Amino acid sequence: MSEALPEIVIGVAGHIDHGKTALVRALTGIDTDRLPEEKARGITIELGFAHCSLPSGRRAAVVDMPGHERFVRAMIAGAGGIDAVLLVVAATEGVMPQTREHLAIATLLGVSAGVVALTKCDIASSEIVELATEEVRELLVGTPLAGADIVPVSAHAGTGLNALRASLDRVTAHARPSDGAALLPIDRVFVRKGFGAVVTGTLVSGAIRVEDEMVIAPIGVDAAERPVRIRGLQVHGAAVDVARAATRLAVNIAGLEASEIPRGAWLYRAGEVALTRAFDARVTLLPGVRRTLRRRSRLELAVGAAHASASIALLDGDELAAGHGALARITTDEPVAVRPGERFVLRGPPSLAAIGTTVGGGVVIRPAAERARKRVTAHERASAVAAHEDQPAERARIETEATGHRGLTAREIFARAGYRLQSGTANVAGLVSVSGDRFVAASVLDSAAQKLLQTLSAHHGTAPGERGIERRALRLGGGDAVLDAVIAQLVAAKKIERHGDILARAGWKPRDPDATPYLREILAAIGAAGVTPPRPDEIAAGLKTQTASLEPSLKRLVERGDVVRVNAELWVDARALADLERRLTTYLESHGTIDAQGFKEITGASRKWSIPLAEHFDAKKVTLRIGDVRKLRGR
Ligand SMILES: Nc1nc2c(ncn2[C@@H]2O[C@H](COP(=O)(O)OP(=O)(O)OP(=O)(O)O)[C@@H](O)[C@H]2O)c(=O)[nH]1
Ligand SMILES: [Mg+2]
Repeated sequence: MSEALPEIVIGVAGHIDHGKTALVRALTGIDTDRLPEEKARGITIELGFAHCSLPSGRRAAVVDMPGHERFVRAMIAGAGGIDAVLLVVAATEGVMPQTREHLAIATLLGVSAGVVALTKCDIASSEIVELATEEVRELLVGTPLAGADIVPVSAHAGTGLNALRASLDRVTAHARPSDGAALLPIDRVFVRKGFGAVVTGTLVSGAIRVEDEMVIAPIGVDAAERPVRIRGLQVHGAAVDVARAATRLAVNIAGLEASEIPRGAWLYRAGEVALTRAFDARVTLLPGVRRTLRRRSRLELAVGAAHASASIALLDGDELAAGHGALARITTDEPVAVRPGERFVLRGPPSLAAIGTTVGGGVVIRPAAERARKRVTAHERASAVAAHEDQPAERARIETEATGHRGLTAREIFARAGYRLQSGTANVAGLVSVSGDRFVAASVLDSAAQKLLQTLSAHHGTAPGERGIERRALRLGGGDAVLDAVIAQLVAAKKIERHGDILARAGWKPRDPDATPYLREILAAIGAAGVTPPRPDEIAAGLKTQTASLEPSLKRLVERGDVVRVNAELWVDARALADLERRLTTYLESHGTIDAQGFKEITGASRKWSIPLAEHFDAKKVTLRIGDVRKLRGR
């Protein structure tokens, strides 16, 4: 099986015309300005892709980015997923606006390593080269590139290229988690004759194999996830079976037409990455931003290779000043695919801008932020997650707890917290499997368990004669799965006992079943009234108590055979009812049928009782109703 080795992905950034494309060609032999318009105008418009080997043998993918400020969008798409930046500064011009903006963008996107190439040294005096070096060194102070190598080169004369290669080789790419979600932001889409749709991008985490089932999203007006199959993978023109992050990849897709796939979409495994319109993040404003960011602002969000209109709502405080950071909820017009820790860039109107149009950026804290009723709740949750940045298990617990009884699947937990549950890890993370692939927080189950124990205690208090509560009569919220998990937990902890369908607190012994309150009084009231007994609420009123407190006794009387429950309102003395049944049978044996009037006569009761009583005999299958009359069943 052929496998593409992870490589270092180098993004070539810098001001327009400073010689990025020329340098890429000198380093790799590949001309990345392939569009006719690029050739004609001598500028880069689209991302260009090249590759080469470094002195140690390490492979480098090289992403050539446009320097023109109008093409910053394309630059950001290329900068997402790079390991290192090769900042190109023409010695003849020195630091220019997009030198600063590109450096700021790379920093915001979390790029922590790089090298500076001082180009066009063939036409700059040594004095000028020295001045430019000094200027660049100052620029880098306080950035992740502080102290980076600054290498004078000439693409035209070919000088300094070996020193530059050696410098690039010393740059260490930060490790990409191999078990991370496979995620490829799509920066190019095209058709290859005979193969169908091909998408390209930098695989920023995880691994992809040929024949994998994945999804591309968002697609179409409903911004859906559409399934695709991986038909083939290519790394720099060579077919491979497996590719691991970070790698520049061309992916041949089955299941979607090239025309259906927008640039900026994502390729990933369903459920492993949150496709979301609302996420919480730590947002930072660049030091040069002219105004403070108010509580609610609209900015352009650039994440992966995508751009979306976004509303930024501060979760705490009323404004965010330049050079500062704050927690914010970001709501986008189009869904975006984000992982915990995902970096993004924010761009704004020129009135706000710091450098170019870039005003700041941030890092995703909660990929799928639920709608919170209160701003303070949203802030608390985001802060709690932010405080455990390096503890995915703890973030998994907080995210799952936030969903209450509903819980999350293992994939959802992974997408939201970056925590992969393996068998046995659920307990460690304070999560409990309730059914199949659904997990709820142990704390949620604990409070459900407390509620169940209280319910049982209360029941034992009002119904001391009963053995317990029927399982099917219980409601807890979260459905049967949560309830069964709670019951299992409490039984295992010997806090409750289960006898068939009956649940009771451990050690519960029903007292004398006839010790329930008002038992004798109720029997007297019902027994004295023949087949026209008072309703339970009337009996309760006579005893100056609540109807509900009669329930255990009524049930006990039914259990003893003293009373028959005709319906919720009508509880009849068993002997009076048996006597009525005998009279009814005798009547029907001689008359054949009985109508409503006849029934009223033999019961001696008004419609209030006679109708439910007649229906009771129908239900007991003593009588059969045919139109307005009844006859004995089976006659
Ligand atoms: N003398 C000299 N000229 C150079 C060198 N490198 C690039 N140039 C020239 O500078 C101009 C711009 O070069 P490009 O490589 O297209 O610049 P770029 O940074 O890719 O420009 P954009 O992609 O549009 O931002 C071209 O005319 C090149 O021939 C160099 O080392 N020496
Ligand atoms: Mg160029």
